[in-house]
Amino acid sequence: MSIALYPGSFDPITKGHLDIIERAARMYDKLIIGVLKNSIKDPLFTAAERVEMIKDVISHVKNTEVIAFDGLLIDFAHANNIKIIVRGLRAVTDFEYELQIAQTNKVLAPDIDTVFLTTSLQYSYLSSSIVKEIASYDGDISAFVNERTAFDIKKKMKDMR
Ligand code: COD
Repeated sequence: MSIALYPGSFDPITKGHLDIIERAARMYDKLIIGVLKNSIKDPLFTAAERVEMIKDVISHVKNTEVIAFDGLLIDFAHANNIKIIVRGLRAVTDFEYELQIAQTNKVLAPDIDTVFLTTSLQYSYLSSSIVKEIASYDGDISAFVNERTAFDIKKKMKDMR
């Protein structure tokens, strides 16, 4: 059985992430979505909240599982017997960062490979940070995240004010 891991912060999950998940899930028997718990990025949502938000968005993609993880990505991959890491590539700006992560992980774990899926054209500009910025000014984020995610973001921003 082929198992792949799609790791990220997903703070919050966007339609760009969902697009990668749907496409990767068609390529492997099982796709595990790994949600990094303690990101240096100071997340808006807790890991538990992000896991629930992702589960809600991907309920139609049956061969998936969402797990929060801490520590090194490759340790999480080894613990789950995963040899393939899936990452998304938007623009040249992503490339340097993604290459660095992929090559570092390859040195740490030669048995694990990283596979890149290029973004779908309509999501090439989209990032979690942009969504949070627009939401912080009470802008319309319905084009970027699903309805339930948009509700959760607006609620979180309101609670923080
Ligand atoms: N279209 C396509 N792909 C997209 C889009 C979009 N619109 N938006 C985002 N993506 C891709 C990103 O390029 C990325 O590949 C993935 O989706 C997840 O994105 P993020 O931003 O949620 O996740 P990151 O980049 O913050 O995740 C970083 C990790 C959690 C993978 C990394 O920090 C990590 O592995 N941490 C654990 C510690 C570790 O092992 N460190 C050593 C590795 S160097």
